[in-house]
Amino acid sequence: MKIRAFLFDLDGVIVDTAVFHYKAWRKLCNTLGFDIDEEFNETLKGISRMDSLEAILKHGKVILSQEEKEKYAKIKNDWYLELVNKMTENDILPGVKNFLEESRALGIKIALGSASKNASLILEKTGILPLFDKLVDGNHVNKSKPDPEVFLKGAQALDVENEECIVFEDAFAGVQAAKAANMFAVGIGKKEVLCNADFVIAGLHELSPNDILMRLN
Ligand code: B16
Ligand code: MG
Repeated sequence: MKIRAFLFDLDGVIVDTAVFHYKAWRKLCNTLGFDIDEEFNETLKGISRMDSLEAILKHGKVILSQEEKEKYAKIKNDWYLELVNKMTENDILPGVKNFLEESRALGIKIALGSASKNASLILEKTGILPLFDKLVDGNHVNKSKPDPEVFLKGAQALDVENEECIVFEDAFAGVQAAKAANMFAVGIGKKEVLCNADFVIAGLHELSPNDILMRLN
């Protein structure tokens, strides 16, 4: 089937906001009297804000009421947004802007498929919001990846069949979501981690949209 759309994850594919999430979560953990390291932070990639908080509290053996959880999730998000608000075009990962522009020139439709509720602000700050036809993010979905909901809604929003989409993802759970949606999955990162992807590249600077389409033929 002809490929008509590309669906991009945000954090780890378009920009590297994982480092901002890490800083903000770490500050919160320190406030609560414990610490997290980079290895633990890896497990939070692609996971929604509240699910991340639950995992963090379990890790630190801290029990909070629902009200307190909501309060701390907001505090973390405010710290995270202080960093996001300083983002510029320089924070876009290598090759991404060219890749998006070349995809559009080929007539391929483009959507975002991210767990983040801050996705549109991040795309606005980095100046690439106009390159996306549709955004599906944490504000539009009920189920986190590996559930396919975010990508199914992306295909629907672009008015294409699931089989006509390629998903670009840096998280194992995100690739699982793409495969559950019957889509091709290009992993962005390490082959050892993204063993469930159709193929893996280090970043969007590595191949052009045409190269990707040829590799899937
Ligand atoms: P927010 P993605 C995910 O983005 C991040 O990888 C994950 O660490 C974060 O908790 C999640 O977004 C929610 O983000 O707090 O901004 O709503 O990889 O799905 O683009
Ligand atoms: Mg990601």
